[in-house]
Amino acid sequence: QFSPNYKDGRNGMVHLFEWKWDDIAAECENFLGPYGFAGLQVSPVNENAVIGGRPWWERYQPISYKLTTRSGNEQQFASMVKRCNAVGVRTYVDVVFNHMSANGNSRGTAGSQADPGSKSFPAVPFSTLDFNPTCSITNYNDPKNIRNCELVGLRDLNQGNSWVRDKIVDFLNHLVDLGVAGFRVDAAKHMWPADLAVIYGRVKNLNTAHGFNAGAKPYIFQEVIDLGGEAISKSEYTGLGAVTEFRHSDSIGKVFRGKDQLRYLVNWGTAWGFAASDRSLVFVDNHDNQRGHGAGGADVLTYKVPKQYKMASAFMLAHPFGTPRVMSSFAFSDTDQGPPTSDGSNIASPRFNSDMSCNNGWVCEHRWRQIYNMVGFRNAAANAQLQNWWDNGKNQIAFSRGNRAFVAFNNDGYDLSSSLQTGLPAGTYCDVISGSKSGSSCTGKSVVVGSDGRANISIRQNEQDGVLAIHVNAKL
Ligand code: AAO
Repeated sequence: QFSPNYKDGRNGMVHLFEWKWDDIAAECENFLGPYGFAGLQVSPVNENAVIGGRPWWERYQPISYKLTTRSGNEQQFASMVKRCNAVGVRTYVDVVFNHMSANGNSRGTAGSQADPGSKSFPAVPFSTLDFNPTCSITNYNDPKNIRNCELVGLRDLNQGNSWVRDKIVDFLNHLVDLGVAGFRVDAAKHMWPADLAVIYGRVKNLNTAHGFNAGAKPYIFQEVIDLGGEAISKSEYTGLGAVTEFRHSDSIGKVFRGKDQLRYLVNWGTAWGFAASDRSLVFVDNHDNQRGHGAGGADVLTYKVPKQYKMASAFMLAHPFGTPRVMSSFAFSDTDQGPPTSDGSNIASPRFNSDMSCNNGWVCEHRWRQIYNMVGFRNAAANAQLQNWWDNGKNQIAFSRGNRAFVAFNNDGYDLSSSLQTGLPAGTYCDVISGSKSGSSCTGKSVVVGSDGRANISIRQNEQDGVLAIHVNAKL
């Protein structure tokens, strides 16, 4: 449960927030597979409450474990997982089993009816016996309050109950049968680790018919917000799986917003209070904190500050620490606003511009050249160690990944122009930030590495992007 089960040679996951299953299947074949992405996280797949105005967060209010949502039905989901696996891209499902829907939200996306007021969810079925007594989460210093009471009024399932465990395990096993590679466990902090251990322990090994190794376990990354100062610590969960490392999001935002110097990134990792690398799912922003939900605060970087966002994303993808997840958003101004629709209800498909970027209301950060080319960088770097660290004592830094890849950043208010050790074999390389390799030429800047591994690296302060990146697969 600690390995993402990626195909060899691939790395990097994208969260296709609120995308439809048919659109994701096409995206795997047309873009994610060809550009080296290893995996994708989907929005919750099970039936949720239909809420007026169709906010994005209705999907976090389960009505049943039927696989019908605004993203599509079970047959469409199964087909998507299969088509994505066929092109080497693994699927991770956002599973919501801490709770069911809140009082008043009774009609589901598969047509099921529930009565959350009396804790009755007949389409599972769950009854009042399956829930904790009603109380509100009010005190993040009290583990019992956090785990036995209701998060924002959502009916709180008792995972200590054997029927509840059975239903959750059946749901997860059904997804494993369909070929998924793992799970993001929503609100894990609000469940007892001992109950989660039992549930995870009963989940099947991955489906070998979808190309997984015999005995492979689902990758589990648990949503545990731990910025310190509360009763619950991520270390209670890292024995069970990985955790979503919110300190990574918080710290990388502060650094690239200029509130911390880039040179301090020299010891990026557990020294910053992060969980161990193989237990950390890392991200610049997530679907909550990009819009002020959950934790992270005002320093979180999003697509709305593109230069800093691309720099932070490039750093995350270049650095060997953690399992990185790229956010792929829809554009929003209102924090409750749901995804783009064709008619106020049905989700609209993304459309694509000639430079591969998205329109029709979708931002698709994963289709920004500076981001997808850094997924290519991460694949080229493979397991090579971080070497050749350089900094100017302030906000200009550079490092290599062994002799496979090299990256430099300039977040100072003046130009970077230095002869730096790249670690790379002699030759001319294409900077995959300002352009891409196209045949034997480069549409952006070229970098000449001498026989001593050194190259003149230049990033002017007024350049569109404050990053330069080269690697062995972008040698001209
Ligand atoms: C919606 C409405 C509610 C309504 C409810 C029921 O917005 O008004 O009462 O329906 O009808 C999402 C949305 C919610 C939405 C919900 C259900 O975000 O707005 O409620 O769907 O539709 C906590 C949890 C964490 C959770 C996060 C949002 O610990 O698990 O809140 N995230 C997940 C999902 C999220 C989803 C749910 C869970 C529910 O990713 O999309 O909610 O399935 C502290 C705690 C955190 C806590 C935050 C927020 O954070 O540490 O654990 O997150 O508070 O309450 C500093 C601190 C930091 C602190 C933060 C905020 O940064 O360092 O620790 O301040 O105080």
